[in-house]
Amino acid sequence: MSDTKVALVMGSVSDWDTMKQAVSVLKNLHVPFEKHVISAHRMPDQLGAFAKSARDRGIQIIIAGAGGAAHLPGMLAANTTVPVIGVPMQTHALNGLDSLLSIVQMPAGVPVATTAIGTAGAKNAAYLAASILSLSDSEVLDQLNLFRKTQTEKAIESEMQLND
Ligand code: RP5
Repeated sequence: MSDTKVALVMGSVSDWDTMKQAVSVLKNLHVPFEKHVISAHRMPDQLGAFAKSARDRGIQIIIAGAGGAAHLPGMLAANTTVPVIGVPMQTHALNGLDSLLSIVQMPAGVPVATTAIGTAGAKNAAYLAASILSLSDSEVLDQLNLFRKTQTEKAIESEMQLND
């Protein structure tokens, strides 16, 4: 089993511009991850095999970004009990409301923790994954605390500059 506990999955390479924001956060927090493009409707067999093997491969959290009908996070969750965090892509047709409602409205029994639409959601999926890992990983907790401290200092600094 490897050290990689987070798997990042996107429904299409066209989701990468958004999902790379999650990658950037995971890298900053020194959280090892693997990344995949798995289309729920174009690669259903690969989706099933990936999700069914995730727990045995040591994956503890799956971050899944998808847009439009956005069935990827729900179908991953249907095939594993590893927690799934869904990231709704900002679409052209409906500005991401379609993705959000599709991901967030899972019927009871197969949950998908859903973030905001677009880049904020991608970043927060990574921060949430790190928070969950930090329950049992003190190195991730240290990185998360450092990030929060720096974020607070920057906010205070910006407030001081406003009043200069
Ligand atoms: C979804 O359909 C993907 O997650 C993507 O957001 C959207 C469009 O995919 P492409 O047609 O660009 O591959 O499955």
